[in-house]
Amino acid sequence: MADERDEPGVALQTRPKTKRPPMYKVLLLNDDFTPMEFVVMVLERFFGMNHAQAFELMLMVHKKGLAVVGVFSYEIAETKVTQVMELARQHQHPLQCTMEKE
Ligand code: NFA
Repeated sequence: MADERDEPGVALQTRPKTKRPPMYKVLLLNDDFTPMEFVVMVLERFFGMNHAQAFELMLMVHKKGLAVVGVFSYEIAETKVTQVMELARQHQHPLQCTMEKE
């Protein structure tokens, strides 16, 4: 006879749903006007890089057009983007920083 395992919509097994929250890549984009030393300073200040790391990543953005500068939760990524964009605006540099879901 039919037992409950045969009924439609009844899962035979469930796996634990421990979904991690989505992570977001923060991207820095190249442009022709923002000074290299400003970009290095931004990477040191907001992304916790030392000078050598910051310089290397700045050069990567300069040569490739863009690079991922970090991966964060939504709120942290949004804060980083806002901080970078606000400082660039204050200094009237066209530097662009965006985020995208990983
Ligand atoms: N391309 C910029 C320059 O030559 C430097 C730069 C690097 C800008 C990375 C934005 C991001 N002054």
